[in-house]
Amino acid sequence: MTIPPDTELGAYLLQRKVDPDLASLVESIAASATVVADHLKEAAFQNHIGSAGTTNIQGEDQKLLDVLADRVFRETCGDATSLAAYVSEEAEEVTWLKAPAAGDLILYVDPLDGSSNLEVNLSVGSIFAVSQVQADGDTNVLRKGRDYLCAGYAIYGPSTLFVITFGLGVVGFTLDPSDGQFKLTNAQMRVPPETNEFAVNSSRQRFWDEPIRRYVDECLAGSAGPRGQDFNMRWTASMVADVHRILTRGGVFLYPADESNRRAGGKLRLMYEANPMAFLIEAAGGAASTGTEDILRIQPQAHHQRVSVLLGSSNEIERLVQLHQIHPSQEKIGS
Ligand code: P6P
Repeated sequence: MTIPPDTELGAYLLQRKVDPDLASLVESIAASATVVADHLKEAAFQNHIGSAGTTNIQGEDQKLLDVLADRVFRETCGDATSLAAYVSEEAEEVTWLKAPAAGDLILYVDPLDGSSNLEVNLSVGSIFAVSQVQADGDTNVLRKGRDYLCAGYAIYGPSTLFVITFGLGVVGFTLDPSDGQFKLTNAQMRVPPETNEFAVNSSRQRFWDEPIRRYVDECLAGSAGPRGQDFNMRWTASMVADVHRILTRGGVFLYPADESNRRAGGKLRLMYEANPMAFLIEAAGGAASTGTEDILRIQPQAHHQRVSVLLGSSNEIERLVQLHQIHPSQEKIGS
């Protein structure tokens, strides 16, 4: 199922001369998002809120809507003739839809990120990225983020938006309830180098390494401190919502690996959370780092691996990298 080419998304893909196979997959991803958006609106009446009673590969409690969203993306995008592999947060193994041929597409999806917010009616999202099979028979899905062909997300909030980049420039489409079509509403999303807004889960402060502790302390010290300006803090527990705010007005998002999650490599997953968001943020003029290396340059070792994530306004990421150089973390953080 794809969006007819006479839509604003279809027109944008044509105008950018996006490869027709990739364009068709992107339109299927957008169509999936409209179906997920409908399921979210109807969830309370379909008894879809709550736990599925299962756990995913991450060992996390799967929500019914996690499972439903994964099924929607898998079925809707599975029709794309060029799609060879589907990598999902909700499935332990990679799903191969066909024998891989050079140029075929690989889709990485976090079908419903932030789903713990569903029962309290807060924004959640779907995160995606696409890369390419390098050679006939090549079953390696572990591509560096900088080699992705495109990345984006759908955010399900007061409005449903579809945000995407092909590496240069980030655009946003808003779902028009009057006709169920995505309309181009954000023609050039940019991350300004400066900000006074940071996002971190401060309840983890006791686990932080020195560089993160110092950075947050500097922000909290405000105009009386070394930064000479006051900062505001936001934390939505929904990466898509935090990143959308940063793409809309700037900011910095921190989910560092710390003493508590270091053994796992951090909390957020590289292939279908950190890499797509880093790809978007860098395409919008921002930066994304673990504190010691660019996220997009990491060579993945496993498709569910986790990573330390610092992303947003470039001046802030530069400050965080400097702090990591001055106060190297006690251990090399898995990445
Ligand atoms: P915490 C949601 O579960 C998620 O993967 C991201 O969307 C979000 O930024 C983070 O975890 C929230 O983590 O520890 O604050 O619940």
